[in-house]
Amino acid sequence: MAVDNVLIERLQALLGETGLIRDPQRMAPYLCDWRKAYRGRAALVLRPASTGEAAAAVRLCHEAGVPLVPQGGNTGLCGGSIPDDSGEQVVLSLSRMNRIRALDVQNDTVTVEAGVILAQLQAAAAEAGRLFPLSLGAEGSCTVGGNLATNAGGTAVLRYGNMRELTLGLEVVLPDGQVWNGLRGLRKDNTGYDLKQLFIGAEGTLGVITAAVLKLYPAIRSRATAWTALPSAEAAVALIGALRARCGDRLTGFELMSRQSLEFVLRHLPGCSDPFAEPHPWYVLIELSDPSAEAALGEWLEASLGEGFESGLVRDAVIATSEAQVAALWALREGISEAQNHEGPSLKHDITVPISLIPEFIASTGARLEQALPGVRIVCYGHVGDGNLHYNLSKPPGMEDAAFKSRQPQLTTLVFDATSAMHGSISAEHGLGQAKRDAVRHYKDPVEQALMRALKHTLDPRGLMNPGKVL
Ligand code: FAD
Ligand code: 2HG
Ligand code: ZN
Repeated sequence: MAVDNVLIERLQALLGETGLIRDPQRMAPYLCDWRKAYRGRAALVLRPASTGEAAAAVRLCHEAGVPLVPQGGNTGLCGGSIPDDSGEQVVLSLSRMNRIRALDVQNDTVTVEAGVILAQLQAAAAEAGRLFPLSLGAEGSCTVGGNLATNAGGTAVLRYGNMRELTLGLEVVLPDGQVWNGLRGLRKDNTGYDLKQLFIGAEGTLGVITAAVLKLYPAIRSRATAWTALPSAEAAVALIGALRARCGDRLTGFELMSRQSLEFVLRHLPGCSDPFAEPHPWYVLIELSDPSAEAALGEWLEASLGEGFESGLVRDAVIATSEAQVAALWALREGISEAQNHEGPSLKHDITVPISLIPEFIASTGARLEQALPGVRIVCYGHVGDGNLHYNLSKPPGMEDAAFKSRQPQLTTLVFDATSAMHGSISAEHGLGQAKRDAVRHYKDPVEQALMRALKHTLDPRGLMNPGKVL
C-alpha cells in the first residue's frame, strides 16, 4: 500500500520535525550506498529517537501495509539498506538512536543503541579499560545495528569471532510494532530457543534491532605488527599455522593481500608507500596482541619470521617500530575497498572456503577467469584465518564499464561455482542484500531455504520488513 497523507500526519505527530524527512534533497543520502552501486527511491525517511518512537512508527506502517527498510550507516556492500525504485518503501534510519545506555565493567558488557557508530563504541570501551574487538574499515561510519544485521566480521574474527559471538542480548521491534526486550547480559541462558540469533545476520528482514548487550574484553597493552612479503598463497596458509602454533590466541590479525590489491592502494590513496623496494606476489599483515604489557610479542614475531625466512615462507618483512608505522601498515590494508572504487565498477565476491583449500581456489579460479576474460584484474585479499577471501574483480585496462558489467553474470557464476565445488559459502561477511539474493537460491540447500522462508512468514506474514532482500 502507498504512503498517504493520513499516515504522514500520524508519523509527523509521532516523530516531530527532525524525525521525518520528505524533502528529496535531504532524503538523497539515505537512498544511495557507500559504493554508489545501488540507488533507490523512498516515500519517506523516518528517524526515531527512541525504542518507543521506533515501535510506534513500525506499528503505524504495519497497519497501513507500508514496507520498511531499516538503515544504519549505509556502508553495507550488498544493497541491503537501499529501498527499491518503486518510491513506495519507507527508510527507517536508526541514526538518532545513538546512546550508550550502560557499561558494566565487572560483567564485561556494554548496552548500546543500534545507531551507535562502531568507532564510538570502541572508544567507550577503551575509556573503561576494556576492548570491544570488532574492527573493520568502515568502523568510522557503520553502526552497531548494521553490524548486527549483517553479522559483521572484519580483521579480528580469528581471535574474537563475528558479531554473533560478541552479542549477549538484543532489543528488537518486530514487524507488527511489538517490542521484544531480550537485553540480557548473561553468558549462560538455556531457557529455550536462542531467538537473538534469528535477528543477527537477518539483514533487517525479520525486525528492527534497536539495542544490544555486547561482550567486552580486556584492553590490549602490547602489540607487535609486521608487514611481510610472501612467494605464494600456500606460504600464507603455512605461515598462519606456524604462528598459531607458537602464539595461540595472541595472533589477532592475519590479512592476506595480492600485489594487485596493493598496487591499487599505492596508485589511488595519497600518502601510501610500498614498505619494500621490490614488488612481491603476496603480502600478509600480521598482528599479535595481548592484555599484558609484558608479553614478549616482538620476540615471538621475530622468531616466527626468522623461521619463515629459513623455510622459504617469507621473502621480506618489516616490523613496525612506532604507532604511526602500525597505522600506516593498516592503512595499506584497509584502503583496498576505496582504492578499487577508483578503477570503475568492481564485482565483489566475499567467499569462504576451508582454509586448506585457499591456495587451490586462488590458482584454479584465477586461471578460469583469465580464460573467460583475458586481462581481468583480480583483487584478492582477506581474512585467511576465517577462510574468507575478498575475490573482487576489476575490468581489464581499457574496457568500457558497461561492457565489463555485462560480463558480471558469467564471471560471478564462475567464482561462485568454484566456491560451491569446495563446499564454501558465496557470502562469508557482507550478506546477501539485493546483490546475492537470486544467486543464493542456486547454491543453498533447498530445505534450509524453505526453513528460512517459513521463519520469515511466521515473523513477518505481510512481508513488510526489507522486502526484496535476502529471500
Ligand atoms: P547498513 O549498510 O546501513 O545496513 C546493512 C544491512 O543491515 C541492511 O540490510 C539493513 O537493512 C540492515 N540494518 C541496518 N541497521 C539495522 C537495524 N538496526 N535493524 C535491522 N536491520 C538493520 N563488513 C564486514 O563484515 N567485515 C569487514 O571487514 C568490512 N569492511 C568494510 C570496509 C568498507 C570500506 C566498507 C564500506 C564496508 C565494509 N564492510 C565490512 C561492510 C559493512 O561495513 C558492514 O556490513 C557493516 O556492518 C554495515 O553497517 P551499517 O550500519 O553501515 O549498515
Ligand atoms: C574488507 O575486509 C571488507 O576490507 C571489504 O570486508 C571488502 O570491499 C570489499 O570487498
Ligand atoms: Zn572483509
